[in-house]
Amino acid sequence: MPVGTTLTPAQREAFDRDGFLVLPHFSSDADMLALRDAAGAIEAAYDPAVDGACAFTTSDAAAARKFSDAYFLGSAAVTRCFTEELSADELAAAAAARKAPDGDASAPLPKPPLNKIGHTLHDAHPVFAPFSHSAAVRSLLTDGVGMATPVGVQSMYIFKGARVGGAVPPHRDATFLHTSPVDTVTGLWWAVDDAAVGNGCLWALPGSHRGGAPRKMVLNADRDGTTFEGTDAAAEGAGGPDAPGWVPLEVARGGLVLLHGAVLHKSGRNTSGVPRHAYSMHVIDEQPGVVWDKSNWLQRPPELPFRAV
Ligand SMILES: O=C(O)CCC(=O)C(=O)O
Repeated sequence: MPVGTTLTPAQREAFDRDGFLVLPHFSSDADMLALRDAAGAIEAAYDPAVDGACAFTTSDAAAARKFSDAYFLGSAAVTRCFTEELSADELAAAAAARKAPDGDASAPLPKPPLNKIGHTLHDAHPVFAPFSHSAAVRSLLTDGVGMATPVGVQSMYIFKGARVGGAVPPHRDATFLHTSPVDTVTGLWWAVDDAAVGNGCLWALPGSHRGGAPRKMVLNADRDGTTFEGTDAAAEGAGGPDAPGWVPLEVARGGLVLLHGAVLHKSGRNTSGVPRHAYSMHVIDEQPGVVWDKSNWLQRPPELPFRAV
């Protein structure tokens, strides 16, 4: 990994102006392949029947909602796997593509494809944690972006598998992860695989960070599920396939995309035959007087505090 990485004045200006910045070759192929292997091992060990799953079908929609809320909220403190939301036909096609053994009725059913692993890899995993807390990342966030004390709050390994990877609608990360009195969240997104339009790369809307994030996802009154406060007309209207202004952030393996917390970004479905794995981490800036909102969905137990990068 490069050590002591910072931004040139032109890169800092572009980040402040656009709300995102692509840093090609920020990390080595070897580091990306190590992350890929580590995620593959988690995927291989994952058993939805034992470990639980977020996307599952039941006739009782309310019970399903309660189960998936608890599974999701629990991933603030325990790394969990989340499956793609697919129709029965899509699941059957995905199972066929995953080469179910022919004719062996006793063979285990193929697992549903994973959408992501979240949200504690950056703190808890022997490969992801040192990568996430490296000198290169720290220096980029302090010397480059100008953060006082960057602190990791969540991480995700995102699969966006060939043919099954779902779309991510336009959103601002500060809707989901917020601090007060000012939002300080910044996203770091690594291309573990080459990411291009065809396999569902990120897209961003330049300058869309300037008005902040008017809509917030918050815990409900019982703190056992989430709801939204406020509206974000720009986000809701921004997603059409022909919406003007969006730029694709195509980047080769090892490239890093920096995302201001309020910038609108999205990604398309992966309809190609090529996977598009990515690793993303979100950090906040622990400046004096800035607090992690108690209304955030992501609440760590006292024995697992956030760590400075
Ligand atoms: O990887 C993707 O397709 C979307 C990731 C994203 O939106 C994020 O990390 O905030």
